[in-house]
Amino acid sequence: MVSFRFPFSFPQPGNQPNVISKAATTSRSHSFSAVACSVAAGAATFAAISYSKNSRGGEPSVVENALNSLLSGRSSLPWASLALADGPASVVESKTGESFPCVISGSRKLLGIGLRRKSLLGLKSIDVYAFGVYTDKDEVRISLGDKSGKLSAAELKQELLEADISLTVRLQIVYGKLSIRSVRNAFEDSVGSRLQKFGGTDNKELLQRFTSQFKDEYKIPRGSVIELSRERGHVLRTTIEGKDVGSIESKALCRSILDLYIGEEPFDKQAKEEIENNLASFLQK
Ligand code: DAO
Ligand code: DAO
Repeated sequence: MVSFRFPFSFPQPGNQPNVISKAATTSRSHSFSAVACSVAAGAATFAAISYSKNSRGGEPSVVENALNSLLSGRSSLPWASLALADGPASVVESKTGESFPCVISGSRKLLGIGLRRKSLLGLKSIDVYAFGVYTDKDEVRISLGDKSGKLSAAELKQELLEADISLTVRLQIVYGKLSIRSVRNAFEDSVGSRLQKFGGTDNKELLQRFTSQFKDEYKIPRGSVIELSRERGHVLRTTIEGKDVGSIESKALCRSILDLYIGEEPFDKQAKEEIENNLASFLQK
């Protein structure tokens, strides 16, 4: 089932975010459970996380216990306070401070968040953007049919990668000096190698078609929001600040882009695992 790793924070309407901080077991600070979004959305969801075994099939961790007791009103933890009355509309990724909406495009729900870092000349790493992966639970259910209850978390994620199900990766830029040229170069690097693997016949032409959507005069300052969406029919649609930049129909291109986040060698391994687990728990509700 779901793993709970903290800290993350719930912004409350009109208030400072309520931050659940600290966890001795946390291996990296930006992890979160997408269930956080739905947990706070209503009492009905509470039952869904009142389980006794964790996602790894073992006993619940200190953190999982903490969350369960918090949500059942038995909290004795001085470090955690959570006001659930209205439910959060977003989850804050605490390493970068980027806030991700729990739902976008009406019905696509947040499955997990992560961080894209890039090493410069092997010397230092920069945080380039935080990302969130969203999908529509009902669409996944319909697409998988009977299979949805029978597959493991990893198999479900594989289905999500391959199937004709709409899905969005939302990038929130944190690096302040991005130029279109460096985006093009990085893209040719990361997506180019995957396109070969996933079998586009004319990879160069496809890459060029994609990157030529991004005009040199575009600016991508810190805070920019870019959404890469796979729409039904394997159409990759890109928006910048909510404005359509272009759409390209290509299964190989969609597959290659998604592979960056939830494939075999993702930018953020922990995020990928969380997305897998949250997808599985999503489908159980
Ligand atoms: O300033 O030269 C530099 C380093 C730039 C690193 C750029 C990485 C770009 C990653 C892709 C961003 C996609 C929005
Ligand atoms: O992180 O290496 C990477 C690739 C991310 C894909 C980014 C594509 C979006 C490019 C948007 C350009 C905006 C002008």
